[in-house]
Amino acid sequence: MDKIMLTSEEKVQLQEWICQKRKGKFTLLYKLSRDGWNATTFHTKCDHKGPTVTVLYNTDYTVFGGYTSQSWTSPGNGFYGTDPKAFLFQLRYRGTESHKYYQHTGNGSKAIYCIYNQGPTFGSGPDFLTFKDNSNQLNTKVYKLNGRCDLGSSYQYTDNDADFNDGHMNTIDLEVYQFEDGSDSNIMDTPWREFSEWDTKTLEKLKDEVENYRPVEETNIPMANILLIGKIGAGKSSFINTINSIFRGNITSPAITGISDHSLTTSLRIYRVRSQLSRKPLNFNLYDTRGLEEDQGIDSQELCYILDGNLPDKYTFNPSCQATSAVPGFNKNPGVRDMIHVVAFVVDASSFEDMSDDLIAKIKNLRSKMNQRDIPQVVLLTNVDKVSEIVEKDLSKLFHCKAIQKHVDDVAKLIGLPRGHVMPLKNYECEMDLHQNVTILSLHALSVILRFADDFLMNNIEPSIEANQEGEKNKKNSFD
Ligand SMILES: Nc1nc2c(ncn2[C@@H]2O[C@H](COP(=O)(O)OP(=O)(O)O)[C@@H](O)[C@H]2O)c(=O)[nH]1
Ligand SMILES: [Mg+2]
Repeated sequence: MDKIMLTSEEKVQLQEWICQKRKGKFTLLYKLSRDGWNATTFHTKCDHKGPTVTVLYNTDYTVFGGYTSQSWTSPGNGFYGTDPKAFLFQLRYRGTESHKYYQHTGNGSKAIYCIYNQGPTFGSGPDFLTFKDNSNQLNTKVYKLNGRCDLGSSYQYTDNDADFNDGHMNTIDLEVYQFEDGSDSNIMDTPWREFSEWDTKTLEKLKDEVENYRPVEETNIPMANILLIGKIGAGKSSFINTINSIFRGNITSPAITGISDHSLTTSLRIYRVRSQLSRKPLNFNLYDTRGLEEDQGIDSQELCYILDGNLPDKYTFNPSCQATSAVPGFNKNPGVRDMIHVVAFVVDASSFEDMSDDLIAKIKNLRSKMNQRDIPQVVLLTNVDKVSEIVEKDLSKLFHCKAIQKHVDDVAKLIGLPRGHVMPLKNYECEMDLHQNVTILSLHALSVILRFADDFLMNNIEPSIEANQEGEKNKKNSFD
């Protein structure tokens, strides 16, 4: 099974079952293959965490589990928890999508069973017991869990009982997610981050700032180079399209967007945005790269070549062969003007918790290359509209929304950047016309990025320019 995680479609299905709404936040608390088969570990990580989803992935690619809105606890003597909202479910059957919902019987009086030496347990049968005790097994491909499924006591079943778990408990992985309902994501009176007014004046000011941006004068660099990097589907190309649309005055899509398993962006593309009035390009370049994937994504040598300005526009990535200095158009002596001046990690707010450990390690490795060069980094946290329904309806609630604040905190921790470097935003994706608030938010993010680029340029004035300026000063001084 290549994918032993919940897909975003499966999360949407769970959200519909849980709260009839399509918003919510899944936080992985316990993972068998990471934390080991141990009831105590399960309780340490999952007790008192409110609503949770338990998911099992069995060796026949059947994915099933249970939801409870009640917290798990670990009493010495077991007790039944009442939960009218609890249900069991199946998401895949032998590798094929299969959305089945098993409702509790009666009022959900014996929906869950809590005891210190058992993993998640549902119903009085028990209808669904995941495992007992501790085998401490870790790093194995298959866990022969000692739980069982016997639906019918506290949960109704419509099919053959054995269908629920496909008749066995040979498990590749088991996960427990905390679930927080995004619809009641607590809108706070005071914002968690100060932000400008959401009005035309702010929009015009930001537009002006970006349109008239010039890299700090002393550097003599014509353009700021911004590299966008992130997982496939995170919204890199959409951000470029968003900025382009704003300066075109209508929705455009110069960078191809969409969802695909592998990156739609197969070459390095450098985009310029033109002013609507003057038709002149604005003074920054947006570099669109292929996605960040564990296997076929950008590798660290390629990244170094991009950061240092060696690779030409339209350079085509080849997953089976690394870039070398022999590629056509390779710039052997790049200057500061060719380098990347700021990096924006583009992260999808609605799914970044799914990032594998390998991918996180990869990002850390890529970040070390950026740090070696003192290149500032920020995060563009896209898809905020998918995190909270209130924010989806009214973007100006963004900095009052607790759920978004939490996402910002979590992604900052994950990537290892200060919270202030994380900018939540929404790209234009289905809109036919421009909207003031979407525009304000994206322009604000871009203006912060440009300030970071200036910081870098100030510290990296090309030696020849510095020498020149020094010379000028001396000349001037000698006349004084
Ligand atoms: N709802 C929503 N969808 C978005 C947002 N940003 C991008 N998308 C959608 O996500 C999909 C992938 O985006 P894309 O820009 O192609 O990702 P890339 O692979 O990083 O370049 C597209 O279908 C976009 O329309 C956003 O902020 N909100
Ligand atoms: Mg793209």
